[in-house]
Amino acid sequence: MKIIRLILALTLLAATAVPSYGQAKKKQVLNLFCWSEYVPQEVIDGFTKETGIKVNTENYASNEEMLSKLLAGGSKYDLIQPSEYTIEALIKKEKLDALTLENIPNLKNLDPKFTKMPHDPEGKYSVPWMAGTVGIVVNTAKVKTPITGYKDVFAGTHKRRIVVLNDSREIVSWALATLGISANDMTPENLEKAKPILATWLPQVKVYDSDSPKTALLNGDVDLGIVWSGEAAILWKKNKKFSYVLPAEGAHQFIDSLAIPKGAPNKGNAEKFINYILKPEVSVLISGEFPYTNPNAEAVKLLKPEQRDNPASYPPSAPKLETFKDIGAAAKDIDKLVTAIKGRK
Ligand code: N2P
Repeated sequence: MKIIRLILALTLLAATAVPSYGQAKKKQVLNLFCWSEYVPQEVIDGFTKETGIKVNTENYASNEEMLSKLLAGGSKYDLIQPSEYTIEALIKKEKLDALTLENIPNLKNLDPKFTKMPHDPEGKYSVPWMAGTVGIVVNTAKVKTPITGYKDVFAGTHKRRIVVLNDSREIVSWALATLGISANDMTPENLEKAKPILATWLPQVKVYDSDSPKTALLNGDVDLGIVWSGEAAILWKKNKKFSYVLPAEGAHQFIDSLAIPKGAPNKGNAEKFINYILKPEVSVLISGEFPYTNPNAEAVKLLKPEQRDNPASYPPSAPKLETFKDIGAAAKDIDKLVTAIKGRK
């Protein structure tokens, strides 16, 4: 009898213990808001396998799209992937959480050249993901005249054979570069100067695409493109007829990073993800699929010679390179300007 009572009591205890055990085991998640075609599925799956944390992914195609969704959307994202000028803006607005650096020991693998950069001088808020440039891809099987800069692309001989990024800040910076004006000098006067240039350039564009500008070049829909360097690197890998030219007038060099927005519901998981992608053997997987300039020195050591020799990923020489800075409210004026010219028939 005593034994039966004991068994009964134990069963009851186990039954009441189950729900709280179930709660403790609640599925861990990470809400990742990142650029499209930038985070390999293989890396996400590897992270889930190692940590049990499920990753929910949402993509964007520009910093401006990310920013407006982030600022409108409450605190649903754990990890975002802004470029340098957007990190600067988010720090100013106090929208980023300081990282707990002790949770990210793999930071030691980064090339110091890519850390503590002007947009985050103490390296408190962001960890570099990939760097790169914006430059010109030329299908040399089709284009026989020399292409050295933006002016050659839009000389009028390649009308409707051009793909460009669908990114107003980028587009205006190219026009300003032809005038020798800095991409960070977006004053109303300078925007006026950019206007007539854009009015002759934009009708020559066939495709606007920030997600996969390589596609129009691969399909043969266009012969020239102004694209992210990683896209150019993929094209070169596929076919050496696609050459990459850093525009003589000057090019944008970007540093895209991971950062945690204030109020992120799963900050610890975000730091786990950052630490995971900083492992050299994980970071090379990113380079394999999206061949931008890898800021992880230990991962670069693991790249194959043909990856390191890709001129779009690791340009042997560069003309003037400029990094974007936060331009505050002028971003809206730029967008208005480009949208209005695009809309002209
Ligand atoms: C990747 C986009 C790279 C963003 N698809 C460049 N800042």
